[in-house]
Amino acid sequence: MMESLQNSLAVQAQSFGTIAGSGTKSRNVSSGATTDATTTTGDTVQISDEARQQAAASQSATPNTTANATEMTASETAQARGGTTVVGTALTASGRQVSIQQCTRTTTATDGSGKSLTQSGLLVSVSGNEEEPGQSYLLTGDTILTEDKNGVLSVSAYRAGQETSGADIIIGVSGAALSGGAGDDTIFDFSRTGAESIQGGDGNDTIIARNAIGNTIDTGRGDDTVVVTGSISGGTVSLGDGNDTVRATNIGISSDTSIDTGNGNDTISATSISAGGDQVNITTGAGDDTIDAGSIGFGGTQVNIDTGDGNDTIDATSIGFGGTQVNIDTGNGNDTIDASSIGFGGIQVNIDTGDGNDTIDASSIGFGGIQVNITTGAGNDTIDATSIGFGGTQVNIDTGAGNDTIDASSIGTGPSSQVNISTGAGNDSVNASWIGIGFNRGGSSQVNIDTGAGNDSITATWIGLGIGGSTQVNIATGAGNDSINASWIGGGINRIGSSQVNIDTGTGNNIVTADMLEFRIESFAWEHLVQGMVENAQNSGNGDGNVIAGAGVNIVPVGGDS
Ligand SMILES: [Ca+2]
Ligand SMILES: [Ca+2]
Repeated sequence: MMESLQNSLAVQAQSFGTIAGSGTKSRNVSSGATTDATTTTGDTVQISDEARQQAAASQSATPNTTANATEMTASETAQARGGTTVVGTALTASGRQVSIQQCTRTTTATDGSGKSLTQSGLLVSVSGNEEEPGQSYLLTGDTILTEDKNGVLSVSAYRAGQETSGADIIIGVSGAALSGGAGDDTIFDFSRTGAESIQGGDGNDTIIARNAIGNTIDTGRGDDTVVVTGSISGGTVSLGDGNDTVRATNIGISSDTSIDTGNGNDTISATSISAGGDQVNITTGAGDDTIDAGSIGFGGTQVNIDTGDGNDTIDATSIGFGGTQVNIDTGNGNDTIDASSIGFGGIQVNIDTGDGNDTIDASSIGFGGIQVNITTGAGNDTIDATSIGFGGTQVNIDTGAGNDTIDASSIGTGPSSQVNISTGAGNDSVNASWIGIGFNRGGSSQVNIDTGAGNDSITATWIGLGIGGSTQVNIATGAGNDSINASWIGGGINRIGSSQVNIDTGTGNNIVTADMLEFRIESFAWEHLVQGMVENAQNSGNGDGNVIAGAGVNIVPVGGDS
């Protein structure tokens, strides 16, 4: 039966909308003011003669109360269904379908002018079968639906301690604490800001909440799911060990928020993680974890994400946008970070992917007056970006030992950007269209690349180009047979554009290939540009740089300035 629940449990909570009606003619379901419009026909559903007898015995021993869930007649239900919206579904242990709908119905009560009053609330429908009809209840307070071992359904007012060790369905509307105890429980919280606390206990629990503002959710052990259609903010969400899932629209909007999913393969997804002036701490423990977000750290906030060991994935549109600090530690394992922008605006982003073969894929890494520090530890790591360090930025990348690859369109583009790349031991590859471009009067960029020991290759169209600004590029390829292949190394364009390129190929059989070394172009005019290239390719030009060839066979075939 439990397995059946696990296999088929389907929870749907796309939009809670408003729970209580607004306006003077509507009543809040938690107010209990609904007696004027309902009838009660009993709260025990009997599915067989045996079950009927057992239910009767059970009822006489511990009478159920329907004070918080008033059963409705078929006609009342039909009337109330008009315009209803499903806000949650679940299955009982025996497979009864439970559907929760937001509804508004016209009551028999009238106001002073004789006009009928309407009543807004939650309509809970439980499906029937061949032996019993379905029934519907209008909720007026916290309610628990549970079945005994014979499948006899009870619908009762929920109070703390009334949960069973089996699979309970608890529907909270008051904001009071909710607890499911042991068993695979489904707990709905439709209160406006969230129940005081929600405890799932052992078992694979599902928590569906409208908001979790400043409260505590603890699902205990098991493979648990927490779905918050609004925000998780200013509270603590703990999911214990097991393969857990957290979904929310916003995580952390106004005050410190902590989420800890414990060990296991966990998934956290949100449109925004920390948008506003607060701190968000997310810990997913060991296991293969996934964090899927629109923005991580947006605004004046700090976000700390620690996904522990395992093969973790972080997928976001932006990581650190605005006056934010974002610290991401994915622990050991083969980790992937995929983002459109990493560090955009006046912020700091620190990413440590630990040992393992890690991949960082981003459109921009460090764009605008910020600092980005990326460490990928030992292993064969890949960093793929359109721009690394663009405009007033410092980017520090250390890929550690292993055969690492850095692919970028531009690395270090001024004004005032600095990029430091260290790829450690191993056969590393750095490929870029532009490495070190200084733009604008007084602008400067500096790029330092150290590929360490191993047979490394650096391929670029431009290495060091001052376009009305200055740039300095320092490249050291360490021991091993290294190759540097560029169309142009060094160059200044316009009267104040200058570049300095220093290359140290270390020991080994190294090859530096360039069509042009150290040239200067005085004008953007096309004729001058072409002529300047040709002339300066044969001469030392006005650039400034050095190629230091270590022991071994070193080839610098073009330009002659070795
Ligand atoms: Ca339970
Ligand atoms: Ca649990």
